[in-house]
Amino acid sequence: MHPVLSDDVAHAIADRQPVVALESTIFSNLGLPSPSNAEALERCIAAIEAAGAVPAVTAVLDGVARVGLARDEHPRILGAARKAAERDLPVAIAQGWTFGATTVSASVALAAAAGVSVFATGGIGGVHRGADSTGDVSADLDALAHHPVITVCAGAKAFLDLARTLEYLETVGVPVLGWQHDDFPAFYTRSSGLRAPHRVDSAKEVAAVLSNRTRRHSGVLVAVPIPQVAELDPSELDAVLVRALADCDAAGITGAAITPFVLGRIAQATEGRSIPANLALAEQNARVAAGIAVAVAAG
Ligand code: PSU
Ligand code: MN
Repeated sequence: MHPVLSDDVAHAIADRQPVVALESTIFSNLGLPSPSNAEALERCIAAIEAAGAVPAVTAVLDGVARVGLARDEHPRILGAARKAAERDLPVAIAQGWTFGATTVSASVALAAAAGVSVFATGGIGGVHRGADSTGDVSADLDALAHHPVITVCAGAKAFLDLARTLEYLETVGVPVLGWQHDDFPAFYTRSSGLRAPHRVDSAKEVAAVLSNRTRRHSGVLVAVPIPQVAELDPSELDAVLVRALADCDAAGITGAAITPFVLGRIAQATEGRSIPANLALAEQNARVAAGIAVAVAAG
């Protein structure tokens, strides 16, 4: 599978200039409500450009896998989408999906295919609570293990089983690095109560981790805590998450529909306070990712 690159992304890769890939699920109706999704996209792109890197939004548009979109195509990823994880990419291409919104797994796959080594997102998918009986483990984790890409995220949301998510990443050999922070963050909150396996304090360190790993096909996960000013109250969130999961169960939602459903319930229950938090962390991840891309390009 060969994704189609935008001219600016193709030139940047050819010239070994820093590039940061972005997913499209977060900006679609599956991720954030309008008009916050447009604001999120603008802020992420501005942060990447301000740090001297080229943004590369990934998506499937009209059956074509894309890495880097033209500005006038941005409205297309702000609307109704079909969720496209990595395994869905060949189907989206074969069937000519109008807009396949790339998840983390699809985005790192496309980034790797394009030769982009840094990717920024909000939160990754993980091992779901109750995975013992359901087997629900996000394909994001397997993709992190099998593509040579640094993923910069704010950890994962606490509706997942974060301890088992970290165990999984340990088993499949993905270095997990806390960004200037000792704990693994839980998206809306700076700490999940779990330690990050390692702490890094500079982009140069992250670039050195990438170049010294033993499995050339595998990725690196950088977990950046949400900015202090944007953090939500952990005790209130806990109750919200428990209710969102119960609602999901009661509604009989399964499989790939679980994550978008739970995200919607969280946004409702926090009366939109989760939205500014989401935008702040996405923008910060984009900025940190761009700094790492600059360091990777310099190395
Ligand atoms: N977690 C979030 N926001 C998101 C997602 C996860 O806090 O938008 C999206 C990402 O695109 C991620 C996907 O890759 O959900 C994971 O879905 P699943 O749990 O079905 O693997
Ligand atoms: Mn799943």
